[in-house]
Parts: sequence; C-alpha cells; structure tokens
Amino acid sequence: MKRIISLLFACLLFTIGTFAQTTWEVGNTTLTEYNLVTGVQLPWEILWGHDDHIWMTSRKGEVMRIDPETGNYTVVLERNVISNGSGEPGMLGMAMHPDWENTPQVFVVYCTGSAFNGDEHLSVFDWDGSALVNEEILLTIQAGGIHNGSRLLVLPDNTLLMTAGDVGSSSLAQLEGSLQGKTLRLNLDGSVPDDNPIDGSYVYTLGNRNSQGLALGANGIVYSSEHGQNSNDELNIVTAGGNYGWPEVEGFCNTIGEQAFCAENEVIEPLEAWTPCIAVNGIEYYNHEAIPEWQNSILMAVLGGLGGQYERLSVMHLADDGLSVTNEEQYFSSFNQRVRDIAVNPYTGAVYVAFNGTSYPGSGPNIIKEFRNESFASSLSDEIQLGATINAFPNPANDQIQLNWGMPLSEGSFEVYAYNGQLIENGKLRENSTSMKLQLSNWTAGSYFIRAIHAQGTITATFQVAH
Ligand SMILES: [Ca+2]
Ligand SMILES: [Ca+2]
Ligand SMILES: [Ca+2]
Repeated sequence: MKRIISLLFACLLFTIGTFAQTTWEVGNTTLTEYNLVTGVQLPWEILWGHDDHIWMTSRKGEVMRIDPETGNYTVVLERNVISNGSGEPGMLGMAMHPDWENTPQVFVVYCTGSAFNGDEHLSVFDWDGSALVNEEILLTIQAGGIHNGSRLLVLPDNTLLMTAGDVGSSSLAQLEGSLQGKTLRLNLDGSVPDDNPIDGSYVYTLGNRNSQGLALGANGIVYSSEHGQNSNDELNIVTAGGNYGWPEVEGFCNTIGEQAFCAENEVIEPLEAWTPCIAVNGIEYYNHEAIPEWQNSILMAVLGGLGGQYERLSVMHLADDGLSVTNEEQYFSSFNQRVRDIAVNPYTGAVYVAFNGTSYPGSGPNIIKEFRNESFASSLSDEIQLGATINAFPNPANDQIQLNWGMPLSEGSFEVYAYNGQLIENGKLRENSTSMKLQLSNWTAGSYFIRAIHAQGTITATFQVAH
C-alpha cells in the first residue's frame, strides 16, 4: 500500500511538473516556474547535493532527499526537535562532505529539549544509500526559543563554518568565551582548526546576533546574512577574527556611541543594511550563464519580517571584486510567502526557492518551486540532456532494471556505483544500443548511480533497488 501511495504521489508530481507554468521575465531571460515539491513542512535548508539530488531539512525534524527531475523524495533522517519545529528552533542547517565519493557524510544541525533549556547539536552522519546513519555529535551549544543561527558552509580549505545565534541573550555575542552570537569554524572531524583566530577556540567571528545565511562567492569571499532586532538586517563579508558589532552596533557605525565602539574594536560594517528588518535568510552566490542578468550576485531569501510584508527573493548584484553591492532587485514578492532558502542546479542554472507560509514563524504545508531558463536548459550538450532524460524502469526495481537513453550510443562502457562510492558492476555498452538491463537479485537495497561513458560524452542516472 505504501508503495502504491508513493507511486501515485510520484505520478501526481510528474503531472504537475509537465503542465505549462507561469513564466517570469528577467531582462532578456524567461524563467519558467515549476512546483518541484508540494506539501512539505517548513523546508529550512535546501542544497544541491554532490549526488545530484536536492537535500532538504524540515524544521519539524526531517531530512529529505529529492529527485530534481520528478520531485519524488524520501525521508532519510528523523529527529525529535524542540516544540516539533513550530517555533524558531528545530532541524535547521545542513552541508555535505566535500569529498562525497570517498566520504559520503552529511552535517546537520538540530535542536532538542525545551525552548528555554535546549541543546543545539551539530552532528555528522554517514549516508548508506537510503538513510543517514552512524550519528556523531561534533558540537553541542545552547539552543534558544529564538536566534539559533545554524547555517553551515564547507570552505575550500575543508573546514566548516556554522553560524551560532545569541539565543536571545545579546551580551553573549561580545564574549570571546561564549560560542553564542558567533560564526564558528571547525575541522570536518569536529576539532578546532590550528589557524583559528583564537587559539583552541571555535570562534571565527564575534558580535553576530543571528546569522542564518552563508555563501561562498568568487575569490574565496564568504558572505553572510544576519537578522537585526527591529532595524538593520545585514549582509556581511565573513572575515576571520572580525567583530560584527552586535549588540553595541547595529548596521553601520553611524551613531556617536557606535563610532566610539567601532573605532576601539575595529568593527566590520555590513555591505548593506535594511531598516526596518525584512528578515534575511538563506543566501547563494549565483554566477551561472543560464541567467546572465543574475551573474555575480548574491541570491538572498527574505522572510518578510514578523508581519510578512517584505517577503521576496532579493538579487544583490556585486561589484566585480565582490567587495560591495551595486544594486538590489526583488522577485517573487507576489507569492506573499516567506522565502526561506535557495539552491542552484549547477547544470541548468535553475534556481530552487523554498517557501515557508505567510506569517512568522512559518506554517505548512509548503512548496519548493523551480525557476528554469528552458531555452538554456534545452541548449545543453547531449551529455547533460541525456543525463536529464535517461529513464530507469521500474524504479524502484527488484530483480531487474532497464535503463533507456533513447539514442544509439557507440564505443561505450558503464560503471555502477553504490552511494557509498563502491563500484558494483562495470562493462561495455552494446554497440549502438539504446538501452541496457541489469540483474539486481544479488544487490542490496539502496540507491545506485550509473555512469555510461561513450563517444558522445557521459550520461548518468540514479535508481533505487527495493527487493
Ligand atoms: Ca541553501
Ligand atoms: Ca553587524
Ligand atoms: Ca548603526
């Protein structure tokens, strides 16, 4: 019965995905709007995974893995969280290990206990092909009823940034000895990096109120978004050892009192500030040729404030050096939905946007929409097009699966991997074949990845073995 329901659901989503949709004009580019997933509760983090799936945390305590072609998804982790995710705490930030092929691990932040006496855990899990398992808690800090930070970002040097909110105790943000109101930096095994600004401490920046957006831009520049109190939401550049001012300074150093504190503490001012607060959240650096009008910009999810009146996707255009914002454009405010987070398809340049209901602190059911430049996506090489259109049947499969790619391939070979990176099977493609079959009776249940290398390029597909 469960399978029938999920098949029906998959069909429904496929049907939705093939309907003609609304289009949006961005300069000379037309974006087509799709509903990728509907009926999910409070998506908090959405990211494009190294396995070419979209991964999502739900604030109510789940991690979901979503097929970007069909919107079909599976729940791969569940945890009990504070207030079942009905307030600000819950299951929040997530990131993937950068060496996914050899180390398929996922980092997740979630909050347990009560809102007034809770713990925020940063944990790492192994991906076994169907679930996140073998939890190791790397770090536990205080969770609060409000201001839990938690956004994660892996840096090119294989360290992990985590934003930590002030949990409503603003004075903690300037205390070097507290991990609250900070940006933290860890090695991927949870240890303190040798080159952190304070010896033996996770603290990487201080004076942060509640940052819930992190993105890596060009030239290694790291950007963060940060919630202000009533005024001065901020977009910042994250600099090691930097003091970002909270609670002594809000936004720019523009009052007499702030200027004295700023001078004494070398406070780093934001690139931009918004008053009244618009409630800034997830950010992504966008530089894909699919939407030339958005290249070299920060895409910023805007929740809209307590009254939900400013919700939108903001496109923050950057100067060539990435060190300042030249202008802001606003999209999608007409949905009147809190915009929580963003992910980008690295192949098609499509942008996925997670919505969170109409009012603070958000309510479900929610939707993740895709905005895609169809003319760019259809101009992609055979390699990508085939990757997007390869069909596995049945999927999930039991004893046998047929893979169809619709055009004859020559001089080909194939490799099948389990999601832990183990090579399961390899061989030659039949000359000018348009399909192949795999016998699965000896395979363990889980997710698999096939790569076919042929004269025209490489095609890939994922499929599930159920048994
Ligand atoms: Ca994201
Ligand atoms: Ca600041
Ligand atoms: Ca100020």
